[in-house]
Amino acid sequence: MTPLHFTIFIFVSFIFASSSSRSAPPGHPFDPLTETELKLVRTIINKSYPIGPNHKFTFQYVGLNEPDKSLVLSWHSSVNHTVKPPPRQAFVIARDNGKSREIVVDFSSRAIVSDKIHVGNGYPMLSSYEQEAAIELVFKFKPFHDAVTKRGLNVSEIVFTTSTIGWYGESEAETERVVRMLPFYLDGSVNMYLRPIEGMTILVNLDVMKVTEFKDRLTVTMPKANGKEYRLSKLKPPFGPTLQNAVVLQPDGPGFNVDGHIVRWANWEFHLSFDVRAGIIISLASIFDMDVNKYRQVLYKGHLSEIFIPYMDPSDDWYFATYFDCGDFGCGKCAVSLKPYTDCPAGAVFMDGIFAGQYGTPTKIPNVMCIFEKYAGDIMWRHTEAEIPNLEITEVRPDVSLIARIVTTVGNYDYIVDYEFKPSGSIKIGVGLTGVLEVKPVEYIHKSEIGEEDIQGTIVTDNTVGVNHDHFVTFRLDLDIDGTQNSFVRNELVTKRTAKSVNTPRKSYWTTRPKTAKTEAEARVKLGLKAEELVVVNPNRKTKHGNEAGYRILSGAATGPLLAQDDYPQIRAAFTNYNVWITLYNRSEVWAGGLYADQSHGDDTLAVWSQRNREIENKDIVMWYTVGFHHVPSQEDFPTMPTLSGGFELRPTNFFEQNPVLKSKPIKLTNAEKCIPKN
Ligand SMILES: *[C@@H]1O[C@H](CO)[C@@H](O)[C@H](O)[C@H]1NC(C)=O
Ligand SMILES: *[C@@H]1O[C@H](CO)[C@@H](O)[C@H](O)[C@H]1NC(C)=O
Ligand SMILES: *[C@@H]1O[C@H](CO)[C@@H](O)[C@H](O)[C@H]1NC(C)=O
Ligand SMILES: *[C@@H]1O[C@H](CO)[C@@H](O)[C@H](O)[C@H]1NC(C)=O
Ligand SMILES: [Cu+2]
Repeated sequence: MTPLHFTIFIFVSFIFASSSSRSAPPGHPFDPLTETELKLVRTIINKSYPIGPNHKFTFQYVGLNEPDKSLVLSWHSSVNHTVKPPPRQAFVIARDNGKSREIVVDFSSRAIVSDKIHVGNGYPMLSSYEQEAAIELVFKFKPFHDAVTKRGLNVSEIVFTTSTIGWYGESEAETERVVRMLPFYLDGSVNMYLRPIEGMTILVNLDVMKVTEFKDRLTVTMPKANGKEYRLSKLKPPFGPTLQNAVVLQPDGPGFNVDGHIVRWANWEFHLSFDVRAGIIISLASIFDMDVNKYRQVLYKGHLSEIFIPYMDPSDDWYFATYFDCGDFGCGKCAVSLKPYTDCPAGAVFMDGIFAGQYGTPTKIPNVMCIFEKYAGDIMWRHTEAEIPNLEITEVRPDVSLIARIVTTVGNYDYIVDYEFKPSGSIKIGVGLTGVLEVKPVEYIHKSEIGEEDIQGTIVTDNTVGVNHDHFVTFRLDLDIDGTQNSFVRNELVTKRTAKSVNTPRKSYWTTRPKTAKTEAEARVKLGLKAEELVVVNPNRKTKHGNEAGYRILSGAATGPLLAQDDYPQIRAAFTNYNVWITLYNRSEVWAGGLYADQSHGDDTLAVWSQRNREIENKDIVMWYTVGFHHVPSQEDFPTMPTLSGGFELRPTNFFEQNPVLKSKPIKLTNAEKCIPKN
């Protein structure tokens, strides 16, 4: 670099720094808060509420304050974005002297524009710092050391995780912001979740940082440390199965373009952001329609809203295990740095995530999201025409898709969340579960020893039961098909008997009976009960053949809750009572389990909002979809679990006039080795 370049560089950055300090930095209204903005939030709040280790004010959530939708849309649709973007603001939830405080900070006026105390149930997301502080506290707690000694364990080999405690009918006045500390024993294994130390109840109040309860009841057989290794460097031969190195060749480089947080690829354009609670946020996804020569809106905003994991062991050491991973711990905060070539394939582009720590200090998770093209040997479409004499036709187009991925590791589980875009217009949302089971130590090593007793799980190795549980992964999808005014159509497929008068040997056939849901109640769907297509349509936009432009849901497994409706965890997680819900758009209704999920009472859930039974026909509506898994552990899930996948697809239905990928040219891999079958 020549000195001249250097001078110019300094000059340019000086201009940028000075202009950005006067007004909000330019960019996209959905851009995540930058490091500079997070620091500004801290500075502005510090003027009203002293921040630091000696004060009782901590940041629990800091994120972009959802900008007004109409302002975003007028900015977005204006030519060259000449219309001013909405004001840029941060939404903060803090703990302030034992209360939850909600603050909105405005960047252009550099002021707090809204400030109120949360009244009602539930607590905000835990911060990493307070979880670490709680662990330190227990290590200094004498009765804990005594219990460890009594069990003949070595305290240096103990590690902790923090567990939320749920809610079991206590009144609001009776609850405190308490977590339960779960001890695990290393001693020869790093696979800590497979070596729980059971029988200790250790509660820590996070607001006052005190151990508020300590009970030591029993000692249970500790599962042995051996056989739990999963690090390649420590495993012993033989290795296998052997996989040939596989790479996708991209001789011309990746086919997508990342401009700030905007991703453009094939016919898609969308904004990709990070939130400490949701993880990835996709917004303003639109697809180019060659017939009308413009981009058409599909998804205004889509993201993970909650993950609910109830365990099925009602005993003292387990009953509370009913987690709301995003609301309790933060599905973005627990997201991990992705590894090139293994978490994401060659050619992937990575993005960092930044969030505010305990005292508002920006904390970075490098490479927390990745974007890559996936070619997995799938066929986009094909046809062989063999019936025309003297003419053989085969046309085939290989399928390529674009994936935005995040992996969030909430304790023992690793959740892989993929947003996949297809040139045909589909958006597929995939959830992969992997990681390590939560297990319970038992005396048994063989199934035959159990007898009639109910052990709520499967013996996966000596003295170890993988406990039965569910995973309910709920997404919030604000679809805006060609605009905000949409309807939800349940298109039932019904069997009909042929009329006597019709001259046919057939006795039956099926036909469609579409019904537009008028209210939220009519749009609650349990999958698998009926043959029906679920379609979000824009009734104001029809194809030239009169069909309403829409996107339908191609659902995954029909998995719903099995807990009793009056069981406390299910009251709190009533948003899982249906797989699909439609609500009227409301920018405050974002988190299916409530804004304050920790110890919530179920009074601010999607199920409660839906009870308002608002009219939803030809309105701005939001779709909620829950991917459910009942998990009966098996021995293959030990010592780590091969990925278990689920998901669903949003597929255009009468959105285009014809096959949108008809004229997509086949990929030409001229540099690639010829694919000749070996004999
Ligand atoms: C808050 O302001 C006080 C007083 O100006 C200062 O000493 C302290 O460092 C600030 N804290 C943070 C986290 O900025
Ligand atoms: C928008 O920007 C493009 C490229 O800079 C320019 O050619 C075009 O004239 C602009 N249109 C308007 C309406 O300003
Ligand atoms: C306890 O564990 C520590 C750290 O792993 C080790 O250094 C120490 O020797 C152990 N103590 C006993 C009594 O085994
Ligand atoms: C939006 O949602 C919040 C939270 O559920 C609720 O308090 C508010 O009344 C709703 N607004 C409208 C206009 O329905
Ligand atoms: Cu599981």
